[in-house]
Amino acid sequence: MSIVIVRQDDKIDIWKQALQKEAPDVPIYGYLEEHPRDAIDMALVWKHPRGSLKPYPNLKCIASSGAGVDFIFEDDTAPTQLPITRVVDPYLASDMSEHVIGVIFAYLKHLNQYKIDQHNRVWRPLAYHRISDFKVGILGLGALGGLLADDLVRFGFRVQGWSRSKKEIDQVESFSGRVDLPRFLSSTEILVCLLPLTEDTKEILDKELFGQLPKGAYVINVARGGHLVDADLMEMLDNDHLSGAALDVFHIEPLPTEHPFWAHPKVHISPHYASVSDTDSVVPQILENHQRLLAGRPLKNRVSITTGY
Ligand code: NDP
Ligand code: OXD
Repeated sequence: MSIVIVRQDDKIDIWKQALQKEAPDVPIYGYLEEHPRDAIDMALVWKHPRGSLKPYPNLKCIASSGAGVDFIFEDDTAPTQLPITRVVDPYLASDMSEHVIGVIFAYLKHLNQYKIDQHNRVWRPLAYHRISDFKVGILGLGALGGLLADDLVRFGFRVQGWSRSKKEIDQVESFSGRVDLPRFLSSTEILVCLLPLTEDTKEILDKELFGQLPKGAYVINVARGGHLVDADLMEMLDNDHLSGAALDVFHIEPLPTEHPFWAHPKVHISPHYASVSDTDSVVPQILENHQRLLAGRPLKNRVSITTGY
């Protein structure tokens, strides 16, 4: 009854120590160390190498250590018929909300432009915007988008959101399904993408969608690179339909140095760090699910195989 941690970054030891501290009796292994493969019943994964989940004959659950699970479905060798869980955590949601709100304020007050002007020793006051000037539209009103909507309302923004099912969030207009999308887009001046990456949402941020936003709209993608058609964004920035974009996620990460986004004056880049699972906060839900697995009880935060999120 053991857990294996499978990820390619340098965080295996951090997760291992956090799990061991809370559950000293549960054997925990990093996937590169010697370990009894038939004793593993849970794999705690983040962007695991393709094929690395195959050699576990008694695996019973794949637990993503983040909110997204797209990378699990992308591995066609992963046993996706098993229960898959994801992280739903208050810090993951509030960190994301703080990031997006920071990006919005930087846009309203031209802070990124002033940094460039400072570098060039240029003194150039620009007319700034106010909270009341823009309506923010959020694609995805789930664990992260829902909190962001609440927080933006508390700041005084006008907010609307788009999801698969209708939502009841105080002072947030809710749109749902493809039929509602044009109406949602036509009144969105700052667009935030917080959708999961699935077959339905892949490349949703394309020329056609951008064309339905009002001229001068600003785009923030903090979900996944796969939501965005990069060339379409470049075209809509270059023809001035969009005023700018803040991107935290990319098709290839790290973003290759030759990618045109790096040098584009209207693109602001952060390195997929809008919000990161806090091990101390997340470990209890992983261990609770491990206990539930052993007891044959329903798992928390289970991903639907039908919808892919
Ligand atoms: P949730 O599953 O809680 O929410 C997803 C939302 O998207 C739901 O409101 C859902 O609608 C909606 N949705 C899904 N598919 C569609 C569709 N086809 N049409 C319309 N709406 C749809 O996810 P989270 O909020 O927890 O996370 C969202 C994503 O954020 C993650 O999948 C991940 O990719 C990304 N992320 C990025 C991070 C970063 O650092 N950049 C950090 C953490 C997450 P409904 O409510 O009706 O089901
Ligand atoms: C996540 C992420 O999905 O960090 O949690 O992107």
